[in-house]
Amino acid sequence: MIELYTWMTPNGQKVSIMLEEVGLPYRVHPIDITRDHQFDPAFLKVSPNNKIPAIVDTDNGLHLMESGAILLYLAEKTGKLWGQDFPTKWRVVEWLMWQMGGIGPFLGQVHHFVKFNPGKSAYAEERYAKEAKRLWRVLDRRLGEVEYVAGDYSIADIAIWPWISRFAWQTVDFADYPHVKRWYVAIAERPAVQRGWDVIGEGRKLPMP
Ligand SMILES: N[C@@H](CCC(=O)N[C@@H](CS)C(=O)NCC(=O)O)C(=O)O
Repeated sequence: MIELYTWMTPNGQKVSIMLEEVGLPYRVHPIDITRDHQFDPAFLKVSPNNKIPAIVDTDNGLHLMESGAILLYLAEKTGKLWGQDFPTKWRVVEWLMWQMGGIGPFLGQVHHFVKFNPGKSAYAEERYAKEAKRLWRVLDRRLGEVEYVAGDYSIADIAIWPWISRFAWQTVDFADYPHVKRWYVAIAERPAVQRGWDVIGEGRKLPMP
């Protein structure tokens, strides 16, 4: 059993989507980050960085924070969605790290400055919106060459997709990124993605282009 500590955010959704894809039994523990529940001492024991997502694997007692590490762990545990041969595995890691170092932090800043705090810093708004478009262009170019970012559907796609699902906040237009649109819709249609999207039960509709 995987105990999943999460909230309705892209980093949280990565893990619930992965759990649905691989079919491991899991139990959801909502951590309401809008009410600072991420700072509860009990939660700190599983997530020393005060952030969701985090898991505890009751098979071995291991607790893990950081969505990228959790995706790798679940992929290795199940032998699924991380490619089977050595070079493919590293292609998956490459795009997973691209998400962790680029898509996550920079689109996160777009949400922060452009969507929720417009007018506070013209510099930050311009810088992060420009970087968002650059990252979308990188993704579009890649998806013009391959069906999924690392070839076959993998944890790299699962890491990137929930961030792209917040496209409405990112000052981008799917019409400019046709390959991202094709990929986004294909993943959105996966039943596991639809189940993993809202395990908190907020009832939000999965956004479609
Ligand atoms: N690098 C971390 C980032 C985790 C993260 O930023 N989580 C956010 C929600 S998406 C959070 O818990 N925010 C609460 C806070 O910053 O206090 C990961 O990928 O797991």
